[in-house]
Amino acid sequence: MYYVVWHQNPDTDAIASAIVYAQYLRDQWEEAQAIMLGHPNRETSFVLEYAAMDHPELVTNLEEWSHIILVDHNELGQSIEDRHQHEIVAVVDHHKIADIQTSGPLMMRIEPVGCTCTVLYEMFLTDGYHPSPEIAKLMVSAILSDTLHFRSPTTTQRDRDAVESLAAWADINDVEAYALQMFDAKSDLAGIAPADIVTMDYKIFEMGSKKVGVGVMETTNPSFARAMEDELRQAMQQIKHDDEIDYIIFSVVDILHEVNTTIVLSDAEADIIQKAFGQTTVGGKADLGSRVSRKKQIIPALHDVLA
Ligand SMILES: [Mn+2]
Repeated sequence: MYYVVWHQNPDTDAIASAIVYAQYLRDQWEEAQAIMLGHPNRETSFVLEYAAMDHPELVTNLEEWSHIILVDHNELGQSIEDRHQHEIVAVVDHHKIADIQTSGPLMMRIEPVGCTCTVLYEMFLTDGYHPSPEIAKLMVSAILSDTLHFRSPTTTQRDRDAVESLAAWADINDVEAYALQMFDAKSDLAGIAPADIVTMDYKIFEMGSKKVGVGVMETTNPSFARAMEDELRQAMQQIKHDDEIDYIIFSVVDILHEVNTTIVLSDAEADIIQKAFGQTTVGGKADLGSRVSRKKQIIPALHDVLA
């Protein structure tokens, strides 16, 4: 049995990639299962419903030395907690390589594209594998989500080509309208606790001797975050303490206007923001302009300052 594992605080690409890859393996007569790590956000729930997919089964305890496949991540700190007790047999990803170590050779496919589902799409093309319309729906959704419908600088022509083919297979006629529906679903955060909003799309990175937590809220409704800034700040303080990290920042990304307003917790964060981006924190917030991609624009700049 292969267990396909996504990263903590999963986004639509992580969950879609795991479901898609597990289905692909089953279609090759392998036993495979996507396993649940954290809960889908509202965008992902919308997508799963649209594609008529069940939520993957919650597996909390894997037997030791299970065969696991990592999708949409490879860093230890973002993976399942007992990862070192399992054997990683494959990685399909589109992030920088950090600290992966294995006991044997593995299938590894990491490409500089906007989405893990784009990597999967290209693998499927090579294989002559034709996914079902439901699976194609998941893949289109993941690529639109990760690239903010091609607005993110992580977008490549390969992502656009994948969406064009997959949307036809999935019978999605109006991709623009569909993307907006997804983003609106993601932006509906009413009733969610501030701490859960901060950690919904949140990753911890090790840079030199420092640990940095970076949360991102991609939204079509940035005024929602503005109205609850004090609560978000309190939640960030608590998370910084609980996660024992050195810095925490929370970026509110206005998807439609491509603007990043980052909530800066204290002078320590304001200092690295100044060094990394040349931006002064005013009233606890820094204007990071059109830097909407954590992967391509936020993390590398912080890394240059800290590592
Ligand atoms: Mn991704």
